[in-house]
Amino acid sequence: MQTTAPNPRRRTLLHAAYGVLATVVGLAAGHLVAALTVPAASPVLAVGSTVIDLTPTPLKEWAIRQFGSADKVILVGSVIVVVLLLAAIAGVVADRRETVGLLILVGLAGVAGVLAVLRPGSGPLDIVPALVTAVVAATSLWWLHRVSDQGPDRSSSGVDGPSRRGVVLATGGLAAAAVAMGALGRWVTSYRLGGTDIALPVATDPAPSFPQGLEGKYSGISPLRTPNADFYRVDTRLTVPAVDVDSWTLTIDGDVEQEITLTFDELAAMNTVERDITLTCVSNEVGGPYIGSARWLGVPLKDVLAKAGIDATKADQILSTDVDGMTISTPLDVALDGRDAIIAIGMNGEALPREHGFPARMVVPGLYGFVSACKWITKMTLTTYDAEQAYWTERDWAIDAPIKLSSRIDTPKPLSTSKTGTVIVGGIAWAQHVGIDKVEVRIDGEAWQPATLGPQVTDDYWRQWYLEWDAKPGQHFIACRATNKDGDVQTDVRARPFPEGSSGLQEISVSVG
Ligand SMILES: Nc1nc2c(c(=O)[nH]1)N[C@H]1C(S)=C(S)[C@@H](COP(=O)(O)O)O[C@H]1N2
Ligand SMILES: [Mo]
Repeated sequence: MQTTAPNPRRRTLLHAAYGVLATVVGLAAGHLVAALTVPAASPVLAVGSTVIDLTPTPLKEWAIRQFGSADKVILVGSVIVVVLLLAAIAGVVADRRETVGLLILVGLAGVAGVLAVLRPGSGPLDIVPALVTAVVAATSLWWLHRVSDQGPDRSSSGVDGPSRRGVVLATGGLAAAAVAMGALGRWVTSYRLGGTDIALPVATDPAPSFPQGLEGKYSGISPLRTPNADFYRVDTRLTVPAVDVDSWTLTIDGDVEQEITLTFDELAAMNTVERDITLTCVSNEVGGPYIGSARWLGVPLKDVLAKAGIDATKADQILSTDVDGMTISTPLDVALDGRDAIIAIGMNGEALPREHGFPARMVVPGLYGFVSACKWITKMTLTTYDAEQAYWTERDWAIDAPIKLSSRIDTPKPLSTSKTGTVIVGGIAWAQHVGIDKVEVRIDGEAWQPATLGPQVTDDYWRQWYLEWDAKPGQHFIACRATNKDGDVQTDVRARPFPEGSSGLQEISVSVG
């Protein structure tokens, strides 16, 4: 086998691989430079985030249904596949016309650079990582050509000739450089992120002692309080923002008497309350996992807004902005109707985990997270829905989105097999800000039977429930439904999450015997 006269197909593949390798090295270099400067300006993240933002709502809904929390990884994975395909084409083109191939690589990086600069909250320097990617990718490909270039004069070099060894060394070296830069980028990111172990104030208005949940007695029921590590996470971010608490500030502007900016210490020095509140995502399907309950420590939203003095005759929405410029709207009248809306800085006795909004986020009981729970919050603008639209408003989701009364069966699991005899059917029910009055269970379409409720925490918190079921052998269907303290019964009318939350009853099938 001769390296000098490879068959055309092999040669095409080889050059496609050069294109891919050069691009991967370039992306790794750009990612590393971004990790050292502005992480979100990484070409990979800039393209990925733009794709997430541009994905039409139905496709995003489909992805969330199909892949759950892995939806972003799948979407971005597809982008990477497309980019590497283009890189392979650039490599093949470069074999014939080197300049054109190199220009394709530079063009690809250029697209990433433009997207990085167009991201909300970005600066002109955000183009630097993409420039680095362009230079490194093009240089790598150019260098691979020089190393592998086997002109007629070297036609006798053969399998073990210097040029072949050169190619192996060069490709191996570039691949190793890519891996090393990738690893270094990760290390830099985690180093820069640092810890979140900041001192939290003691609540001036603490929550009462927390009751014992049912989970100790009946395994399979969601714990009454969700541990931070198990708390569902939903956001548009590919990577968790690295917020430095010492330079972080919260600004209140718009229709206010006087614009104010608070440091973290100033915020934490205000009166703090501790509240048990259940958070729910509008994307949660009936019976789905995007719900969690925690004890939040924070400052009442009304106190924070009062510092600026709001003009409620003008404004009808609070437009919250996160550290990257992403926006979430909240109806002002709902936030100020007396419910425990807070700017939270603590979650279950710790600082907010980075995934959940460190150092501060909004929590409004009774509203879905996408119209209330802004994480990494840095600004609240008092404005009107006419004047400004938030991220999801632009994507046609509802603007006033109270959490719908619902319930979920945690145990037994759908399609599981239980032993004949007493089986515990159990789960959770929620009607934030109204409270749960009753949960009922229906077996095989027969009469609804009342379940026993777990301890009441607050009306803003979910309620555990269970029923001892005398299970007979065979296939069975189990459904549940909740009734709130206003007497409303959970509807069996099905609705999908878009645009204001799912509804309907969960019914599972299990076998016994
Ligand atoms: N900055 C920011 N805040 C955000 C989001 C986001 O994408 N970006 N997602 C919201 C949505 S849709 C929900 S359901 C909650 C989820 O909060 P969690 O991830 O802490 O559970 O955060 C909300 N806050
Ligand atoms: Mo959500």
